[in-house]
Amino acid sequence: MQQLANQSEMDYQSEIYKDAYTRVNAIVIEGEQEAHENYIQLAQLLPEHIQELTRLSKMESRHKKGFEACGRNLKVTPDLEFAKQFFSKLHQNFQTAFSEGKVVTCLLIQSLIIECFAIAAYNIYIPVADPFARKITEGVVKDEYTHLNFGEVWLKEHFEESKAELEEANRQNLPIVWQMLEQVAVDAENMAMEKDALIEDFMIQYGEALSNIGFSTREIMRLSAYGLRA
Ligand code: Y39
Ligand code: FE
Ligand code: FE
Ligand code: FE
Repeated sequence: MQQLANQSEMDYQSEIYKDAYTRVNAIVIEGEQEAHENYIQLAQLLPEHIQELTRLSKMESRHKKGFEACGRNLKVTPDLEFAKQFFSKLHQNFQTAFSEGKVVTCLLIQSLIIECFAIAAYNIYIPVADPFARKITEGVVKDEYTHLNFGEVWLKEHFEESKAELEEANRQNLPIVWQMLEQVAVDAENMAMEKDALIEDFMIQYGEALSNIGFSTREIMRLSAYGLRA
């Protein structure tokens, strides 16, 4: 499908746009809610970072409120049941890791995979968003970089002892992102967000994050081969 050049060419009140928005808006609302909860749980695993992680969790609830306003602005009712389903595999894996006290896996799922997914989606969305949502999303995406940074810094400082768990968590969770992208691809295209652009941006963010943590180029290639465009 052809990429629409900019927001002036989009009809945000068309049935096709609003129908796609019921699901994509729900995904970001549910995602922000789960991110809020995940950072509270991370604070339990990392009590020495409770202040910072509480701050991040509060940012996630603000993001949720912002995206709820975007839905109301377009008079769309988000399909939250769909969104819960959409996140269920990552959510389950996060909860299992949390119950086992596996902080490295929790950080990989939330602070690397989900944050990179958010950054990719928001970066691709901003140029084609309606003016109201564009403003909100521009503010949100800045915060997401600080969330990604928290995970990068912690994992870099604990790199050697985290490496094996990171590899295993990557192997289990990266293919899920690929399935999620597949599931939302048609709706995204109906909002002028190209699937290939989403994949490209995600892989760039994720590869950079792995590099910042300490993985070599060779290791990044191997880790990236799981799931996405293998
Ligand atoms: O850390 C965060 O704030 C992330 C939870 C928010 C969700 C990101 C989900 C974006 C996927 C949207 C896909 C639409 C094409
Ligand atoms: Fe967020
Ligand atoms: Fe839950
Ligand atoms: Fe975030």
